[in-house]
Amino acid sequence: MFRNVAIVGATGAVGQIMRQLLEERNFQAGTFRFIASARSTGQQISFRDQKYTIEELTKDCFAGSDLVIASTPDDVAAEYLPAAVEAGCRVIDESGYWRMKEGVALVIPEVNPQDALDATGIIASPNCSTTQMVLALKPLHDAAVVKRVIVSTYQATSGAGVQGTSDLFDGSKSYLSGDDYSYKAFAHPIAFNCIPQIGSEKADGYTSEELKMVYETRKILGDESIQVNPTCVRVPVANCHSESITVETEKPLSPGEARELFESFPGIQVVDNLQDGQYPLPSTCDGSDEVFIGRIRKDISHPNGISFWCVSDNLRKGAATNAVQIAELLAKHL
Ligand code: 2RA
Repeated sequence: MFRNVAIVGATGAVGQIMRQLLEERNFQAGTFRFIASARSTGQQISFRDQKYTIEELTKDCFAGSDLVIASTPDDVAAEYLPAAVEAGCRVIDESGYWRMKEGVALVIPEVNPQDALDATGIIASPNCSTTQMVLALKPLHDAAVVKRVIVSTYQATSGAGVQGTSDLFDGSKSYLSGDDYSYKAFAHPIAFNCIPQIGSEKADGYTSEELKMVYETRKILGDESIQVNPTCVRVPVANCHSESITVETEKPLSPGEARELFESFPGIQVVDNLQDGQYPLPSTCDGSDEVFIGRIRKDISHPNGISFWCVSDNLRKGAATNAVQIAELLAKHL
C-alpha cells in the first residue's frame, strides 16, 4: 500500500472524477492529499466523509508522498512533475506533455502493464481518443497483426474541460432562444454543429489530436510499423467519445472471430445487434469504465479489413479510470 497519495489538479474536471473513483474503487493508501494551483488553494473538499483543504502546487510540495497522480495542463506537468520524481514519488501523469518522451512509459493497464512496472520515472496515461482505440486494437493485433487503421472520432465537449461542457449547454440554450453566445473553449459554435479540428495544426494537414492517435498507438503497442490515419471531430455530445474504426490486419479475421476476441479481452464490452438497434451510444456508456464496441462487420472494400464502432467515457477510461488502474497495478506490486 502507498503511504501517501497526492492528487494534483484535484479540482479540475478529471481530478474531480479521480476523487470519485478512488472512493468507488476503495483505493487503499495510508493518507491522501489534494493539490491544485494557487487559485484553488485553501478550498475545502470532501473525500470519504472527511474534509480536506486543497494545498498549493509547488516544487517542494511532494515531500512525504510516495505516489502522485496528476491531471494538469501540459505546461504545469512539464514544470512540476520532475520535482515529484526527484522527491522519490511514483508519478502517474494525465497530461500530454510527457507521453512521447524517451524513457517515459505510456500505459493502458490491460494492454502494456509491464511498461508501468518497469518504469523508473513518469508513467503517462494516453490521450482519451487513443486509449479506447488501442484497447480495441490490442486483441486484434495479438491475433492477426494490425497493419493499418483508419479512424474518425466524434469527440465530446467534456474533452475540452469544464468550459467545453458549459459552452455546449449555454451555447445550445442561446441558439434555441435566438441569443448571441460567445464560445470560450471552441473557435466555432459547437451547438448544432461539428468541428473538424481538435488541437492545433501540425504536419501534412493533420492536427495535434490526430497525431497523438498515430504516435501514441505505436508506442503503446510497441510496433512502429502500424499505420494510422485519423480524423478527429468535436461533436455536440456532452460526454463519451465515439470512434468509427476500420482495421486492416495481416491475417484475415472474420467479424465472428473479431467479436470473440473483443468479448474475451478485459475492459471491453460488446454491444452489437443491429437488427434490434443495439450498439454503444454516448448516452448509455456515460459513467462506465469500459470500452464499448458494436457494429462489428467486414470491411467490404478490403479482404483483410474489419470495421467497428467504439464508445467510451473519455473522462473515465479515457483519463481518470486509466490513471487509477495504473495506481492499482503499482500498488499490487509494491
Ligand atoms: C479532447 N482528447 O477531447 C482531448 C482531451 N484530452 O479534446
